[in-house]
Amino acid sequence: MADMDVQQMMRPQNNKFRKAVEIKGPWYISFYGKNKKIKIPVPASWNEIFPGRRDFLGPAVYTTRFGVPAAAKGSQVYLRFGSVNYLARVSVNGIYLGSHEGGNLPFEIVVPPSALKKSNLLKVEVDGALAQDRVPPGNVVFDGRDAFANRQYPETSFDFFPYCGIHRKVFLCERPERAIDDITVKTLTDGKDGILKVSIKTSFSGGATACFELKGFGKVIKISAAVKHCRAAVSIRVKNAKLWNTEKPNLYTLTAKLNSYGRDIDEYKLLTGIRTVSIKGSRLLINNKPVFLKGFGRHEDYPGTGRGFSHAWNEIDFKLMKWAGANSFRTSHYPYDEEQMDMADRSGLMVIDETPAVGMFFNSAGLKKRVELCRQYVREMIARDKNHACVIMWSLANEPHSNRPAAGEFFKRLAGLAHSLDDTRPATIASYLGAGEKAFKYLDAVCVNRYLGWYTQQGRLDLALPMLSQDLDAIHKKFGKPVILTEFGADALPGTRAKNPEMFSEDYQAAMIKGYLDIAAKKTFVAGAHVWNMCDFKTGQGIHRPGGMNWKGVFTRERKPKLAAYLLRSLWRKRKAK
Ligand code: BDP
Repeated sequence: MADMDVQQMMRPQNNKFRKAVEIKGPWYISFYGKNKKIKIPVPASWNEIFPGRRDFLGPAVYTTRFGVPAAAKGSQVYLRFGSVNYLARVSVNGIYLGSHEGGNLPFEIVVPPSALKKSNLLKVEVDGALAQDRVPPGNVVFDGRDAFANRQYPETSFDFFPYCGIHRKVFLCERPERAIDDITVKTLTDGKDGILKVSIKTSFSGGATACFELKGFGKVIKISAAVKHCRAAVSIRVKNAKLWNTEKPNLYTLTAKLNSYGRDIDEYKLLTGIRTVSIKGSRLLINNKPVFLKGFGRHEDYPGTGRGFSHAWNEIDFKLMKWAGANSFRTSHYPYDEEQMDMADRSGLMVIDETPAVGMFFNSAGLKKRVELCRQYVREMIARDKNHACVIMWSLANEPHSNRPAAGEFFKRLAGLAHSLDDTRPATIASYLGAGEKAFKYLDAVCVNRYLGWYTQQGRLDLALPMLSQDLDAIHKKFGKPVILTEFGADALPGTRAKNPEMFSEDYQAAMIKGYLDIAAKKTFVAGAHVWNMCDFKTGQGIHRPGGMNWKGVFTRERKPKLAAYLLRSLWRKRKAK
């Protein structure tokens, strides 16, 4: 977990040199380390599948069997987990092979040939317990300074249900021993031309040539470079490039091949969109043109699967975002599954990609480990998502308690890490603070979460909206950077109506959202507004969360529109820029 290179983050692929087969099970789970094994779907959260285990956070043991891969000679066999929340310990045939901490990013476990049999027993111990030295943290011991108001059960220091289980697909993979280990594609523009700076890392230093082919819009461009010291890099110029943007998400296909002494030995393919992201004064620019982000903070939270990957729910959510006229979303409060990133590339939704660092606090107990985890997540997220055109900004944390003195230095280093790993995208955090936010100084854009008219000035939009306007002006004056409203919203119990808007009615939610959007539209330094939340979502139980739900969705958890959804559709589809 120290500051080192992350392990591989390349996607499982099937071609002449790489194989990837999903391990579909049947999977079994046993709770409390008991022998009784119950069938469980993977991916899914056990808390959603078994209502009786709703509040049980582990440990639990998953088992399944997989056959022998058709391992070609010289292939490396590995298991690839898209996401296991929170801690995973993996064994094959009784041999412990490795672990991973952190619930929303992929990891690989290499299986040595000596551990493989004809039929293999895969065991994954999963522990989702909440602890103050985990990120996101929970069960935090108060020391009299940090007061997480509104304590809830389970005792998270964040507002979403701490679902546990194997949440994304598990693959049995093979790749050549002499392989491409990593690929980075950065895109620039030069007049009408697009330029791709492509670099690869290899697992070996011997002689080889890296061959690249870029295909799209009737063009094929080929270029190669020698691999030296495990690295090769090329620059590809595309004349009159079809740029990627939210209206026209143009994508090219890039194929990278490794050739050694006349023979191809590895291949990897990805889609790439040529576009630039920059900040000029208080404007956020894509391809040198200002953009205004319209969209949502979301959650991966679905009836039936909990936080488990679902192709069907992904399709529904993307259709609804488009229906509402959104052009962007934030992966609040953790990186979403990789299929969503592909879909965002293809559908032109711009993404603020956020790490799982939510509820970060700076009390000394467990701090060292929390800091290390935050750095690990930044490395893993950027390694995983750096080649997606849709990602226009990295969010390094949500609502850290960063008015504390230690926060300044922490974010200085964290922003430094993000910038050193990717010099093409701005970095930010979403903060509930204003002038007191210690992190903003080190970040490129200022993202604020605001609930005036909800948690404060309750029921008083007449007071709240002018205050919001002043607040935004003051923040902009202090930091002089683009301001994005990354959260604002009100709980609305579906079907609750009030002619004269009052709290918890759909009318109040719609009025509040309209008020915020109107203010955002009037300020040129506001570069976006994301409604909290796209859909109602499960959270812990507490007096402010009826039914263990956060009701700030403009769609219900079942994805039915509330009044505000129609409002957004009428506003967002009408206003081009804002
Ligand atoms: C914000 C948090 C978000 C919560 C939201 C709320 O960033 O996770 O769900 O408040 O209270 O502070 O609805």
